[in-house]
Amino acid sequence: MPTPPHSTAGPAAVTVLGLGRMGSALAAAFLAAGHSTTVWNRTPGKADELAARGARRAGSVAEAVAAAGLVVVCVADDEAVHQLLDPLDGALAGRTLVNLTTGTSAQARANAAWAKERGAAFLDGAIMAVPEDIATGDAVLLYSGPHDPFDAYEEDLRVLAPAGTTHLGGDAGLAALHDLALLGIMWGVLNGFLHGAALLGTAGVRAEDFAPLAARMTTVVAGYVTAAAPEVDAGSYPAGDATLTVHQEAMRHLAEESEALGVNAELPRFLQLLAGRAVAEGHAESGYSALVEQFRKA
Ligand code: FVH
Repeated sequence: MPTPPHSTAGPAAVTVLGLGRMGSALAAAFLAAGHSTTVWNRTPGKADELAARGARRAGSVAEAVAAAGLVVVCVADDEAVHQLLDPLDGALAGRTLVNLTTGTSAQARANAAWAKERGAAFLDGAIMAVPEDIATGDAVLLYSGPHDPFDAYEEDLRVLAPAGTTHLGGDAGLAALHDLALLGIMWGVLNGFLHGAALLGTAGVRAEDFAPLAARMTTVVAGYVTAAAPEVDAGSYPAGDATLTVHQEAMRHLAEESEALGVNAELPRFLQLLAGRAVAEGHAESGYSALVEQFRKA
């Protein structure tokens, strides 16, 4: 479907639907960059500050969608997206809808088909940033879906993440999939830190004193990630410095230490379980990346 052109003479007119913490930051960034910005929120009062700064306040979703070729939606979840957009009927035709609401890859693909049926171009997006990061060099926004609408609005979308705007490919599900995979890394690292802080707390060590060593460990792990990636792709897991058996033993120590100190041992026990399964499947002498085979199973 051809993407409706917008004037290349200046910033595109944009509509932002949803003015929670993130939607407000997105709308503020567009406004600050000189975009004609129309906003709508279910609770109208949240538009007051943006309106005072020059945003156009729409009285309805339909009015907001009619105001711009680029329509950005950022609400709580996919159900909210459809509560907003389903009643619109044909109003989205000819627009480019960019959904920055967190969801699953299946929802993104379904939304792409849904938009296509209504004559709209569609991009799904994942915001790897907090509201304060929007429009700064720290913001990363990942997009997926057809190339045409991304190419047409790339410069406008770059306002939100000047150094971190990336199109991942034509499969609309890719942004959501990356989002969730990256969140998994974040929670994995944070859980490791918090479990470690609980362990050290039993010896009176403050989390603040542990933090510098913990942060340094994350940079070491970043190196492991880079080294593991080609092994995962190749399905070949050389032991390098340590076999999985060595890791498994250290996991057992972590679990036993946790139990002995009255600290929750479920996390190290789970790690031990995964390593044990991999060892039972013949990976005793493999490297750590052999565990990917355990994660590939449902
Ligand atoms: N805030 C963050 O740091 C994260 C960063 C990563 C990406 N997320 C995602 O962004 C979406 C919005 O998150 P948010 O932080 O803006 O959330 P809230 O401040 O709670 O605002 C929620 C907005 O959603 C509106 N809303 C909720 N349900 C409905 C509905 N049924 N119909 C219409 N609008 C709805 C809500 O409206 P109101 O309560 O003000 O009337 C807010 O505008 C989210 O997907 C994050 O995962 C943010």
